[in-house]
Amino acid sequence: MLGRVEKKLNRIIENEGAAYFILIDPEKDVDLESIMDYADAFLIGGSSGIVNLDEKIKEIKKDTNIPIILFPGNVDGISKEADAILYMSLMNSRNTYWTTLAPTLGAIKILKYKIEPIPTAYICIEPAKNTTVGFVGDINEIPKNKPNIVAMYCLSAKFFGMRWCYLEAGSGAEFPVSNEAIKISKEIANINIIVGGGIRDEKTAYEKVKAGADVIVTGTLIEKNPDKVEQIYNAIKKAGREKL
Ligand code: 1GP
Repeated sequence: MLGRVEKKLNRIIENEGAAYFILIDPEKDVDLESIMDYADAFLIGGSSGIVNLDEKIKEIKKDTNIPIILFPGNVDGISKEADAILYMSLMNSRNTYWTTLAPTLGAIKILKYKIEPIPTAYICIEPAKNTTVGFVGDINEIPKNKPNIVAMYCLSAKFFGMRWCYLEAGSGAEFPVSNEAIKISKEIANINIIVGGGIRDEKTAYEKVKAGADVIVTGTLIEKNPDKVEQIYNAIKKAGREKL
């Protein structure tokens, strides 16, 4: 059964054609006020260890009702303060810890804390190997010129009963996931597609949504270029409207 957050996200995608998630690193201070109007949800997490997750989420919740979705880099990325969690398998990891053991170790906590799990296939594509997730997640990197392999993973995720695929190029990636990979994945698997990693300008965000992305994620942008958030939001919504 779909939970409250997932229903809300589906409604946004249905009505506006696409959504924008802003990824917040709990270790860093962010000027929430300047970005609040543009996020459909906040993702909270990272690949390299976390402290003060509960406090950070409480702090964000004081100022906004925007859904807070955990994007856990490991089992320590779970907080009872969050509304939902991307319950992820890193599908193309070589290490079963990341495909199944880490999510399994977190499952009871998620149940006890009553956090809404959003079943998500996490798929890492070139150049993710050169980023933190590639190193930590021991990935069998999908080459950038093999969009069919990305689509096969998305189809596999759908057959496993997952409802979302996160196509990841890695935080701070030199270049994002290709439009081709997004397009073929959407066509073949027809599953909700999140795209993140290396998206830094409105033109790129626009193209990814037009190619078939339902959600665009940016992380580094709010640290390096927060003024761009509004433009990216507008580009996502414009592409979304054109897609409907
Ligand atoms: C990382 O996809 C996200 O998991 C965001 O990447 O930091 O490059 O925006 P960026």
